[in-house]
Amino acid sequence: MRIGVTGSSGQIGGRLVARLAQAHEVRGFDRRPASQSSVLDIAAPEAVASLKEFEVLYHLAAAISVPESVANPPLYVRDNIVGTVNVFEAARRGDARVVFVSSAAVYGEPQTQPIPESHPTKAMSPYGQTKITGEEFALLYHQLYGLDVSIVRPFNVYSEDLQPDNPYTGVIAIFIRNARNGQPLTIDGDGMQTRDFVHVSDVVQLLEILMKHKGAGDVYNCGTGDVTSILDLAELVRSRYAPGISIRHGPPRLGDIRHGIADISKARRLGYTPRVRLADWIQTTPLAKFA
Ligand code: UD2
Repeated sequence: MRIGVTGSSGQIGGRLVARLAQAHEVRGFDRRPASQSSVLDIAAPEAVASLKEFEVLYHLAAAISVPESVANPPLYVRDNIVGTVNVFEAARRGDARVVFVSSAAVYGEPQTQPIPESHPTKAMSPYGQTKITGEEFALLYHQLYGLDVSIVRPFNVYSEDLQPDNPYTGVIAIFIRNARNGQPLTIDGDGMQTRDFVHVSDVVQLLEILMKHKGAGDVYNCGTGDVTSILDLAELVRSRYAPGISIRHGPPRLGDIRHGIADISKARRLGYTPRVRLADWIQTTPLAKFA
């Protein structure tokens, strides 16, 4: 298979390219490409021509920070909406299958737990809105042109990559970074908020499965179904990596959702089985393994 991956330098994209390259001809695209990948601004008009030659296109390139999107909505419209339509357009012209990586941010403040894909969407940020609009364009492209497209909504993705240059990185990376530096862990609010933390290798697992599925805009949650409170996470990280540090509480984060757990039965029906349990991963990953 000839496969293109946009966002190949990101947390998920890097792992996806490495995995697919074992069995396929893969080309990565990124604004800041790693070796073997090509430089591409996904929202530039020439992106369509660059992405036309593939049988499968994984679209992961996106601006991904909720607070940054609140500060600069036009940037998010450009990268995430214009960029996504460019990918769909390339797929339409080149007759490619598309797997579009959206986000659990489309659910807003969830009304039910665990959250099924049928839960209504409601943006709480420009970031969330761009993902909802991207999904709607996927459906429209399917309806108008028969685009073969599946949509994945990852929950809270984590990995060994602590993204030291990224001020907006997730809570797991922040806690491990702080533990490594002997600094306290700060919990926003009471710490009883819960998340579904999914390891990047499990996200890659679902993305790989979808390569073989014809899509009509079908949506799949990608999580584990396991519930972890932020307080439990802080305790896990502290006891494993830095028993001497303190855990503090700060004010609750503005706009924070309370709970976000995925109903993954739909992905399970395709054969997806999350393999990494957060507590086991913390127990078995030494500090030296983190990048
Ligand atoms: C995740 C996604 C975000 C969006 C959102 C949709 C990440 C990094 N972000 O945001 O892009 O899709 O879901 O709902 O995956 N916290 C602390 N202390 C810290 C940092 C965080 O207590 O030092 C708390 C934070 O207030 C929140 C929880 O940890 O309650 C998770 O925060 P996060 O930023 O990792 O992810 P989230 O769920 O806000």
